[in-house]
Amino acid sequence: NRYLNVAMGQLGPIQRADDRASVVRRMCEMMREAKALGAHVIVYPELALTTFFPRWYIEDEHELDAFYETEMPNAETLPLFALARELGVGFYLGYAELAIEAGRKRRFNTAILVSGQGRIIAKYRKVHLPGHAEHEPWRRFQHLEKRYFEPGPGFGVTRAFGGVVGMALCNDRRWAETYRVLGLQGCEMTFIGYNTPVHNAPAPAHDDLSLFHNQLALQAGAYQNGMWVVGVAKAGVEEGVDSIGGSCIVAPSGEVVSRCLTKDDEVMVARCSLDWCAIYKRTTFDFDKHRQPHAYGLIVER
Ligand code: CDT
Repeated sequence: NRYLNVAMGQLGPIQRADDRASVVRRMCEMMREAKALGAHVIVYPELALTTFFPRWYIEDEHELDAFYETEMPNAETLPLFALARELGVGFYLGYAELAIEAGRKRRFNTAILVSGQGRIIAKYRKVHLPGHAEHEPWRRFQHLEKRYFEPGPGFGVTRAFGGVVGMALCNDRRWAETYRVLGLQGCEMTFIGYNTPVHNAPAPAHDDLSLFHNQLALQAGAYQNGMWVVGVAKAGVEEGVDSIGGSCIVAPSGEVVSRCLTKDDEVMVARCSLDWCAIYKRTTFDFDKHRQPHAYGLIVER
């Protein structure tokens, strides 16, 4: 069996006044704990270095830019890369990326995969950006991802940690297409960081279901594609806004094998056999044998 020991590095809240150095210290402490528990890789949340700033309508460009990273690694995140190399532990990290491409400022909600040698081996830019693009003062708080980011180009997989690994971010986990596009590339394990406020302004009746919907989506995606799915939250009350925890590791059977219990910094580890994927990929979800793409055209036409 190809066993991969995976740690969830769930983060508790990050307030606006918390600087990156203090957040990286928390993450380093969790990486050490993960190593002590036998982990080969640790998964951190989406936008893990700062507070979840899309909750605010920010008009001043310099103020907004301060939430983005212009290079990776940089002075503040270097300790995480150095520790990864020292411990031989890889990591997945979500952050806001500000890139200058073709002379133009571009903003992405990004995740990277870093090897146990401390090298970036893959980068993913979030595809499904939820929320809205204009200021909507009627909301208790904003969700301006459509204003602050542009969608990334798509989902890829990377050979890493002895298997085939995919990445997605937060809202991506609610879309069947995310997992299927990864599954079609042979993905055996998908890492997904998230920030999910309990309160959903356009549909407040769903607030009580927010943890359920999180787990439902992760479990369905894992089972229907015969892959492991690792969902990791930034949880708790940030700047007055409560976000769900419920980080969990889901097996290709769709079963939850490990789940965080708090809404704080918390490390949980599971021993995951990547070979458990094959029985699903070769039977019920043998795509070559059973999928009927001729019937799926609408999915990409609309
Ligand atoms: N970060 C992120 O994508 N959060 C969304 C919140 C709900 S939509 C406003 C999510 O899908 O969890």
